[in-house]
Amino acid sequence: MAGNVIFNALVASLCLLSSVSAWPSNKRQTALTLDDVQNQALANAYKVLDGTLHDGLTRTATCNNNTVAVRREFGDLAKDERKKYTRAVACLLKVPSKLPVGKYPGAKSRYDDFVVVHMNMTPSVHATANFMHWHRYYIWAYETALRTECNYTGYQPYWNWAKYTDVVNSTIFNGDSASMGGNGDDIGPHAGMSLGSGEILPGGPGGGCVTKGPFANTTIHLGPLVNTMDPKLDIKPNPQVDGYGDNPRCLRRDVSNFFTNDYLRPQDLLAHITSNKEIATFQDTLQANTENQFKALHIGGHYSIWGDPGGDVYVSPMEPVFWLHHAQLDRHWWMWANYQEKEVKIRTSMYEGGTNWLDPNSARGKPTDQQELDVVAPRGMNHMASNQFFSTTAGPLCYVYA
Ligand SMILES: *[C@@H]1O[C@H](CO)[C@@H](O)[C@H](O)[C@H]1NC(C)=O
Ligand SMILES: *[C@@H]1O[C@H](CO)[C@@H](O)[C@H](O)[C@H]1NC(C)=O
Ligand SMILES: *[C@@H]1O[C@H](CO)[C@@H](O)[C@H](O)[C@H]1NC(C)=O
Ligand SMILES: *[C@@H]1O[C@H](CO)[C@@H](O)[C@H](O)[C@H]1NC(C)=O
Ligand SMILES: [Cu+2]
Repeated sequence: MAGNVIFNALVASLCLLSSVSAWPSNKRQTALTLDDVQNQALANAYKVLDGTLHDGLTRTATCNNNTVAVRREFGDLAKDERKKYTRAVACLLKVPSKLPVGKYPGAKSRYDDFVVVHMNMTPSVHATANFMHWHRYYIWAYETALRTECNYTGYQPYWNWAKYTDVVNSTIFNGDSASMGGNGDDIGPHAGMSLGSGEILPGGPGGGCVTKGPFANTTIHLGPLVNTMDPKLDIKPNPQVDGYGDNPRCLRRDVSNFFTNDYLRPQDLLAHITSNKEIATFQDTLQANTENQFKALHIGGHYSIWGDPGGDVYVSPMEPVFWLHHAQLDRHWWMWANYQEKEVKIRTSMYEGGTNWLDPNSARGKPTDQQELDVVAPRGMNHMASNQFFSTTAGPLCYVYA
């Protein structure tokens, strides 16, 4: 299955799902910045917590100003905090899997359990009404596993795409001991890839195995299902058609500044937040852009990392930076919902879209739809309704972004 087939299908379904986009009139005296959006969203989130602003939800008393967790940008963490995070991830890569080995021979660790759940659920959680909600649930479960199974005491960090023009040399990918590991080794010129609407993403400065920093020489086992790397690299296909077989190989990256230079800039993120008033267009344009796929922020983040399995829509959570990227998507949604006081109540509960990515006529999603995480759900927290993820502070979730 070629990557562009999947992306074309995704684009096609998004075309049909999206409704008319609305453009706000700009009557501001001073221009709003992306930092303003973050600051206003945080201030409003605290007002909701102390009861001076209502988001329309019933909340549990256990999440309050004193108990709320603060998720921070990876580069804003102190070096030792970053190392504690990557050590916890390395631990999760060693804790044994809870899945049956007969069906999932490639699932070696608890980390792999998260990857299997994503592979299994991919068609029902992308280009669907629950895209943002399910991934919010999924990241929270991962953060919970790091804390409960690997003694991590911090929270899930995010990668603010707009912060690093030179992401290759950033705190995240520079390969030092407090990074998320280096780029893949430079393999020289190699093929780019089509992202589905005619544009070709050129090969970047990496493409080889990650050999520096945390996650250096990590062996991955699951997938690939959609290999997007140059065929000349001869990445072995999985021994099972479902991708769950054991296929030991190195973690590859091809981190480049292609998107951070031109598509993930502060003005791009700001424009996306201010030009979409409805969640349908907000989440559809985030995931795909029919005129130019490079402009879809979700795609831009994934393909700033690329590699194997970073470029594989099913297996991408096996890439450790996936979680920082998706935490940023979650923050982007959180900012969009919260930055305008008078919109908080309306936007918090918006829910639109179908239930299967390859079928635009699939049943409409409902806020009461049950979301599943199988073996990676936090204890007693499987089968939760989408509307339990409307807010990050109504309980059981209890966090904000700073
Ligand atoms: C809640 O905490 C935030 C951040 O520490 C602070 O700015 C705000 O004043 C607090 N609100 C109340 C009601 O204590
Ligand atoms: C977590 O801490 C507990 C208590 O100190 C210890 O027994 C356990 O081995 C630790 N778990 C991991 C995975 O390090
Ligand atoms: C990153 O740093 C290296 C070494 O200092 C330098 O050669 C390179 O041009 C920088 N930028 C990119 C995009 O790799
Ligand atoms: C990773 O593998 C490379 C190439 O085999 C080797 O040079 C390097 O020392 C290894 N790094 C670690 C941390 O094991
Ligand atoms: Cu996903």
